[in-house]
Amino acid sequence: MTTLTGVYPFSPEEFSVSKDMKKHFDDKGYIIVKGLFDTEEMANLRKVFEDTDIIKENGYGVADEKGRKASLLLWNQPGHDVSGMMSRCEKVVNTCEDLLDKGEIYHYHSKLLYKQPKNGGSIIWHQDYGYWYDNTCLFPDMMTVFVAIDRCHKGNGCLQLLPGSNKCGRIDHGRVEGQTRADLDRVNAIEKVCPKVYAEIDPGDAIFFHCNVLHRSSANTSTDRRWAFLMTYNTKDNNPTTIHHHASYTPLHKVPNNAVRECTNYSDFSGKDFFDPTEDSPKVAIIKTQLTCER
Ligand SMILES: O=C(O)CCC(=O)C(=O)O
Repeated sequence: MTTLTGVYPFSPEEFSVSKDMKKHFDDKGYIIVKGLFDTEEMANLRKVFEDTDIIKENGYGVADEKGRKASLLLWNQPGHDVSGMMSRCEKVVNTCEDLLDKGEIYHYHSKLLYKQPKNGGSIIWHQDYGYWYDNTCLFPDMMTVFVAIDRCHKGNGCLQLLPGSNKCGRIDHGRVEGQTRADLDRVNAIEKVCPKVYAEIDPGDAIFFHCNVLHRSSANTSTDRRWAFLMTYNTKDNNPTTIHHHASYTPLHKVPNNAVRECTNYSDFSGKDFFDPTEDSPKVAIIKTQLTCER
């Protein structure tokens, strides 16, 4: 089995992107930071998702290739609750800025991807830029931070990555059920030279990954829950050329790291701009119009 490399400890006193971390990110497309968020910070985040109606009111499903639903909720603006503090805190934002090295970044969207025990579909092979290219982001200067809320392991559908696939450029993608999938012949060929790793991580650990790294996750066949909080960022200079269902450039107001622990807002979600995937939502209408015009 291929060993997981690029795993670095978090140190609250002196954390910054080292040369080694930057090189691993550039070469392999990801790094993992162990313990980016501690037990107290994760408990604070869980209150947002477990003690409110946020999931009930905003959750939806996207079908995988077998028609099983992967469940998520997604919002475009970070907001002022604990999840927003996480998306805006320096240890996340500065790390992304240093890894991408393309100047100022802004919050593109965040989501909770929740796989319940013995439930939840898979997320099929894709590059995030496979989606975001179509959103008129011209350069792949974008990335994601995946934070484990529960322990993520093979059985409950941890993230799987093809390290180094970020160097292949953008791969063709097509629509499969509710998701966008990379060309599987190409993925299989790439997997032979970029063998797959399973990112088995603990709550509070974070995977920082480039938008061109191929990744997927399996359905949850275990009795363990697998919830993950994913935050995505675009660079200011890469503002998409059309208005679409994710955020255009909006200045990101960074907060100090202690804001995640100190925030007591678990339920005021004003300004988060949750994504509504229903047919008659204004944003879906905009996208449809754009697609029609392009064809
Ligand atoms: O959370 C997961 O299992 C994968 C999510 C993912 O790949 C994505 O949202 O792009």
